[in-house]
This record gives sequence, structure tokens and C-alpha cells, in this order.
Amino acid sequence: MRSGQLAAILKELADMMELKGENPFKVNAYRRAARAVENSRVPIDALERPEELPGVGKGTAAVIREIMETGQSKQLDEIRNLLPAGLPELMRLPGLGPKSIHVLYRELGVTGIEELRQAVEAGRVRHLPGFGEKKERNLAEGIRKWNKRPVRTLLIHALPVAETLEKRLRQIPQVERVEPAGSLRRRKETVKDLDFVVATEHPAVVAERITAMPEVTQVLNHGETKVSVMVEMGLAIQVDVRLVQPEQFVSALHHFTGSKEHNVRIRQRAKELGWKVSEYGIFDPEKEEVFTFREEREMFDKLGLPFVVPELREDRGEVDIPTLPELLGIEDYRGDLHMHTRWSDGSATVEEMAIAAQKRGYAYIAITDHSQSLKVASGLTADDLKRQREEIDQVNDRLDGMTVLAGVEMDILPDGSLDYPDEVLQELDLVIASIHSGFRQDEETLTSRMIAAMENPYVHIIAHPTGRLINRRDPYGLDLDRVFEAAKRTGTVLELNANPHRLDLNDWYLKRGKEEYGLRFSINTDAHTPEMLSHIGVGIATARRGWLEAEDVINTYSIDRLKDWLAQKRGG
Ligand code: DGT
Ligand code: CA
Ligand code: CA
Ligand code: ZN
Repeated sequence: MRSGQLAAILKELADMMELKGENPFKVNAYRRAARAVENSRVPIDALERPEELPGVGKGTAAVIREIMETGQSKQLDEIRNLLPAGLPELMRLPGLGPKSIHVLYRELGVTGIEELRQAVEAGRVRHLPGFGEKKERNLAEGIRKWNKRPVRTLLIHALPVAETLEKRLRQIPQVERVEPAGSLRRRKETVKDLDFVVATEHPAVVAERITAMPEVTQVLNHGETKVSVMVEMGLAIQVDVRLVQPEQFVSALHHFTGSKEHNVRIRQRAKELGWKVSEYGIFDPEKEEVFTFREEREMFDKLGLPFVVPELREDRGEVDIPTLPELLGIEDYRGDLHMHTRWSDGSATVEEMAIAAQKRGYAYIAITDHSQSLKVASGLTADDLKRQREEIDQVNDRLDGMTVLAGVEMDILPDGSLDYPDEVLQELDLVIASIHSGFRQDEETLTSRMIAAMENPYVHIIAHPTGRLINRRDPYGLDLDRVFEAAKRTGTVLELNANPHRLDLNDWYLKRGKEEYGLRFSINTDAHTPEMLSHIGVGIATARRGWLEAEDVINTYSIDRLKDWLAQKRGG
């Protein structure tokens, strides 16, 4: 390892600890150590005792040793994993260091750029210690620039913008029909831009109204058939609106929903029948006739195909098979099995989570706080779990028609062992295991670690198996085929984590796990607040894109069936 790499990890550790609000003495110890490493005249790999570096104490030396031996720091991984995912990237805004970000987090609950933007807009930032009006103005500018950077927008951020725009378009008197199209309609996890198809007899008038919207910051294209604008509605995003004659609405909607690959297959299908498909309809050259449709179903019907819902239009077989699956719907979902409370790093009590779940119409939930090794998330000891179980029992007594299961999200430690002995696990109703540290290990080590956890009969579910964070962190280097095979063999269920930054397993892996290994899955929000239970919507959408049916997902089971399954996994 080179000194530069070591120093960079130490600096990052200091930043992350400061973000988290750790004691400044500890933070400074790591900063000092980083400087000492950079300035050391002895090459770092020749250094036998890091304690000999000026200003480096025993504790810091141990961390340096760990980094030099393993190439990483367990503590850093843990903090990185447990801080709200949007917090570290705030450091990229000019004028914001870890200390001020911590103040924003602690005082205003800011956990990412969007919350910060709202706080700045509401004028709440200027009153914080060390901020003021000038800094607030600079932040506003920094955020505007940041939002213009070319990354794909998360589905969960795009959905409310699309909804507002859709309403706006419907209010224009000359507009007859409106539908969102493109990747948003297909519910892809991220979208590049927002596409709409609008039916109107007066395209020029409608185009004028769109470009005149107050949120439009730039007009990219202003024609009679297409208007493209940049809007700033909480986030900056491009919006493409196609203006079509009412009778062409359905074929245009299909065309601009895509995907491109799906459209290719549809054109091939039409060709087999001697026809041509375009955004204007299906053309029969022999009869010189154009077919148009009132609904998309009629168009698929005309082509002799079953109706393909937008989520499946990715050319993953949807045009090639005679019957399509009956996809999972939100109404099939009966309970969330992964969430946190104040016992670890959540914001609410057990009862508050249970009542929020009841309001959503669920029959059960599982409380799964973090385990003891995750000190950064105040992980629970075996004794804490016992006391938490008492609280859960009381909540179960108080609430009708809602079962709260006592669970845990247990760390799979870097050496492959589990964070509690079996005697502790057997007392719990449900055990989730997951990796929160050492995720840069090599493929073999990581894969064996995960498989070892699955082989424990008390482990029911593996949470967020690939560990990816959309736009932020690549998946762990796992051999997923071996993981799928082990899940099948041991009856362990893999999670689709519905946190909008994770959506892990993704649609593609879900389909593969189901079709090639016959796996079942669990879809959970991993909520840390009652509001976050609503993330289940993007989870269900991703499951649908993964071709999952109700029967493939254990969260659709009745409570009795779920309990049977939980017992059966343990050989009961
Ligand atoms: P995105 O925007 O990257 O998240 O994904 P899409 O699928 O929304 O892609 P987009 O916005 O470029 O185009 C919307 C749909 O329009 C696309 O799925 C297929 C259809 N389409 C038809 N012809 C064309 C074409 O010539 N170019 C593009 N880009 N799209 C076309
Ligand atoms: Ca698009
Ligand atoms: Ca587009
Ligand atoms: Zn969790």
C-alpha cells in the first residue's frame, strides 16, 4: 500500500466520523495521522510500528495496521453504510465540510441534497450556528449547479415531478389525453428524462402553454409535434412532450413508452403479419389502410399478442411467449419484514411503526434492528433483544389485527461468523442477515461469507444482497450464481430491498433467480421512519419488472403461512 492510499482512507474516516458527529478529539487524531503518513520520510510499508509516527497513538495505530493489512477499515465501512446515503455527497458542494453537514443533519434532519435544497429555500439554514445568509445563498447556487450534472434521476424523485406535470398538462383546455411514457412509465429504477404523450387538435397552442410554464428554465425544442424543455421542480430534469392527433394517441403512447428493444420486437412481429408499425398506427400496405386504436390492449390484440404491461417492455421475452405472468400488485402485499426503530438507528418506536403499518392495511411487520457489532448504529446486545421483545409483546397485546414479529438484522462479520450465537437467534421470530462491512473483500471471501450465513438454519432472509447504491456504489463482488444456488439449497430467501437508492436485488436478478433457480423473495422497505414504509411502491414496481407474481414473494403470505414458513426454515 502506498502512503497516499493510506492517508486517503484515514482522511475519509475522519470526515465520516465528523459527519456522524463524533467527538472532535477522535476526528482530529485521524486527520493528524493522515498528515503524519503523508509527511513520513520512511516509506509506509517499511514502517514496523505506526505508533512511531509523530502524534499517532495506540488506537490510531491499530486502525493503520488494519488498513495496511486488509486494504480497508471496518469502522469506515460501517459508518459509510449507516449514515444516510445522501449525506457524504453533500461534501462535494462548495463551502460545506463534514462539520457543517452534521449540523444540518442534527438540527434540520437534512439527509441529502433534496432536503438541503428545501431547507435553503425555506430560509431555515441561515439561522444555524456558523451559517448565515451569505452561506445560504452560496449553497443555493451550489445546489443548482449540482442538480444540473448529468446523472440519471432516481425513479422515486422523478415520480412526483411527473405527477405534477401530468396534472398541469391535463388542465390545458386543448389537451384531450395525456399519459407519461418512456422509462418512467416502465418504472425503471432511474430515468434520464420525462416523456409525455399528449393528444390534441391544437398542438401550437399546447406547445405555447408548455414553454410558458414558470418552472421552465430552458427551451430545447419548440415544434408542432415535439416540445422539449428543462424544468426546475425540486430537481432539474428534461421533459419531452410529443403532441399527436387524438386518433394516433395510442400508437404514439406505445411507441414512446419503449423500450427501444421492445419496439424492435413489436415491429418484427408486425412484419410477420405483413404490416408496419409506427408512432402513427399499424399500416397494412396491401389494403393501404392504417389501423389506430382507442386503448393499448387493442393494439396488442391486433398483433395477436397478450397485453404487455409497461413494466415488462424490455425485450426479456414478453413478446415471445403466449401467456404472461400475473404480476404481483400492491394489494397482494401483507406485511413489511425489515425495519428499524429507536432501539438502533430508526426514528420511531415499535408501536409507531406498527400503527403506521396498520394504516397501510398490513397484517404484520417484523422489527429488525441492527445487531451488536454495528456500534455506529447502536446495535442491540442479546440482552437488549430480550427487553425489546417485552416491548413488542406489549404492542401485540394493544393492537388488533396486527402481528409484530420480533426480528433482527444481524451482521455477517468480515470473518464470515455471525453476530449472535444460535441460542440468541432461536429466541427470535425472524432473522435477517446482511453485510455492512468488509464489502471490498475478494469474490471468493465475500461469497463464502454470505453462503455460510445462509447455511445457518436460523437465518431466514439475506438483506440487500448485492449492496449496490444507485449512482453511488457498485454491487459487491459476489458470485451471485453460487449465492442463488445456496439460497435454493438452504431455503433462504433473498431480499428485494425497496429503499429507492438500493432496489437490490434488481429487476434482472429477480427474474433470473426465479426462472433459473426457482427462488422466492422478500420485498421490504428497511424503513428507518414510519414515512419510509411508503417506499414499498418502488419495490413492488421493481418486482413487477422482475416478472414476480404474488406466489414468489413471502410478504404476500397470510400470517399463519408466514409463521409456518419461518418455522420450517428452522427444520420445524
Ligand atoms: P431514459 O430516458 O434513458 O430513461 O429511457 P427511455 O426509454 O425513456 O428513452 P428515451 O426518453 O430516449 O425515449 C423514449 C422512448 O421513445 C424510447 O423508450 C423508445 C422511443 N423511441 C422511438 N424512437 C426513438 C428514437 O429514435 N430515439 C429515441 N431516443 N427514442 C425513440
Ligand atoms: Ca425518457
Ligand atoms: Ca426522452
Ligand atoms: Zn436494515
